[in-house]
Amino acid sequence: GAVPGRPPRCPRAAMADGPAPKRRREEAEAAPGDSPFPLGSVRLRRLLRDSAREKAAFVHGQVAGPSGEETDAVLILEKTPFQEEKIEELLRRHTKLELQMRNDIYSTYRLYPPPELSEIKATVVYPATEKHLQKYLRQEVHLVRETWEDYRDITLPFIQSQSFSIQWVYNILEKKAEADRIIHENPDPCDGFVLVPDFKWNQNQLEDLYLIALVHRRDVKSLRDLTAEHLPLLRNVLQEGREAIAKRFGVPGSQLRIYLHYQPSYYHLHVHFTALGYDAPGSSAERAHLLEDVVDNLLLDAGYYQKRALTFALRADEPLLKKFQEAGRV
Ligand code: GTA
Repeated sequence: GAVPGRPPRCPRAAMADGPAPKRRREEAEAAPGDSPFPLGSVRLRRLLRDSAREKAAFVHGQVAGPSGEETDAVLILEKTPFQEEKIEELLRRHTKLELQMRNDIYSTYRLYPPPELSEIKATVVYPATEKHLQKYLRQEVHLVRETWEDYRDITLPFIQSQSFSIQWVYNILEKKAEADRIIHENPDPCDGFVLVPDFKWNQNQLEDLYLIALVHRRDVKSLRDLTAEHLPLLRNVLQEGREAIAKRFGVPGSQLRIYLHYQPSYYHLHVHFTALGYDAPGSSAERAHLLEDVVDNLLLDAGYYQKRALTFALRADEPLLKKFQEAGRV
């Protein structure tokens, strides 16, 4: 915690590398509205991506304003996982059952459940920026191997000039949004954090459990900024995060995958907690860094993440990939 009479080690609004990243015009204007999203008046522009395995569709839609101007939106529509305790009800209360085929002891049906048992999780980004549309568009990806010098000369200037707004993070930290969803908080301004259910988890079943820890201090953008100075913070996240999840959801630490993304989408340090049995998007080797490994690496060398090269994937038309190509690094 802060020592009385001394300036705080990590002032709340301090940024490690100069001024806060400039926000894109559209993002600066995107105020969080209280009225529900007008789903019924969305005009479908295109399907950005769909996934038969994830049973999800990523859609670019547009909503017409009062004077006819169109505003972009991204909609993520996902079939939700089955809940064990609802399965019997689903079988009992189906509204229709159509035989598709029968062969010996095998048969397949179309089963139509009642509306309350056929929920679709709809995630809305509105107004969406061009960067959001790009993010969800299916594209080829390429691996980049970023040295510390690449980070300093290519990546850092790029993320300072354009990255997603992190207003949603500040809203959570300041209790302006999702305050009723907080699972645990350590309020220390330097070594504290807030643990909330992630956007992607509807909390109905533990199979796809997903929580996110957002640190209170605002001067750590990503894994690259971490030094031994952050060890108390990282240990708090690890230990208190595990305890809070075991207490609230009954999932032991041995069944949690606790990691950071590099590169993240949002440059305010946060840690992902996902169920070990869940193949969460972004848990692959080229993006996820286990928090326990990060702690060990910092113990071995306080400047570990300012020395080593890090690998990550970038989508084919991402401007950052172009910067690496221009520098002859890909
Ligand atoms: N509680 O307002 C929020 C909020 N927002 C805006 C983002 N998150 C939020 N959580 C709360 N409230 O896990 C969560 C995100 C993510 C984390 C940020 O914060 O759900 P990150 O900075 O490392 O970025 O983490 P990441 O992982 O790229 O973020 P995101 O947006 O989840 O993107 C994931 C990628 O997975 C996308 O490219 C997308 O194409 C893909 N994907 C696959 N399935 C899904 C899905 N069901 N929903 C969303 N994206 C999916």
